[in-house]
Amino acid sequence: MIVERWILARLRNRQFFSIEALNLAIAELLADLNARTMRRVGRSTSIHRDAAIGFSIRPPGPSLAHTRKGGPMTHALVVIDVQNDFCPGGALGVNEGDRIVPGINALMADFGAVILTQDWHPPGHSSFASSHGAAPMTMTEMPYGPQVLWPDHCVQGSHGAAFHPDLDTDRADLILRKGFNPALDSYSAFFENDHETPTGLEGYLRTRGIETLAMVGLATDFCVNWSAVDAATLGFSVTVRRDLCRAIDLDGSLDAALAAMTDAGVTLA
Ligand code: VGL
Ligand code: ZN
Repeated sequence: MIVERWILARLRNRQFFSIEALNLAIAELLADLNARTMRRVGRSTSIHRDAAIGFSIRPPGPSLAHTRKGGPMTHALVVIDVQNDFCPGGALGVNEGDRIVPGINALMADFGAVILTQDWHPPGHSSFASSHGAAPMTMTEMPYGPQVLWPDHCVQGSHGAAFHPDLDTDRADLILRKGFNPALDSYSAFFENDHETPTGLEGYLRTRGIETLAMVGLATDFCVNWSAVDAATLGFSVTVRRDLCRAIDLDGSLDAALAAMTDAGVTLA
């Protein structure tokens, strides 16, 4: 059984000169295991020693998973780039981008974890048309593939990079910034646009025991799409709430994004 193996693995290279010393070591290991389980799943399990049948796991005590305002701690709401520059009047304003804010704030109450992402580019970023002497919304080739050239947006520390003022940022456990590498764009919350360089979000979610994600935000066809596809490919269970997203829709990019998300196993709700 797993608990026995875990204990035995930790006793293997130790010497005990009395049964009492061995019993004490086992008791300490069990206390450690219970504490780890508590930290990992947010609920108290009480694994106790039963000499006759080895180790058994008692039914868990009252779950702490729901004591926080919100749903289970295994479920996270991921709010993508709800920033001034992606809202009407912003540098890369998405039609009705601001309309989703009240619904997103309300939805936070249903989740055990809330994560916000923030597009966060240094001045002169390689995804800016101005850095290439090109017109915004044209394409270029980057070493990692084709890249849309955008108007300057979400420059680190600027008003445009700030979250929409009505977004409830106090509820966030984590604010993940992306796109800070001057040579590389990062639509996805998981990998930069080379599809290789991780942002660290996967490790964060896994070490917290989070398995199920709902995604909302801006823009449906770029950062939400790439984040949702990566998350599903990494094995998370992903739902995109379309009513709480808005799209840029550049040359059919919205239809392509919806197809890509469906293909990757993302649930569109
Ligand atoms: C985004 C274009 C450029 C997005 C970010 O958040 O969808 N789009 N940077
Ligand atoms: Zn950007």
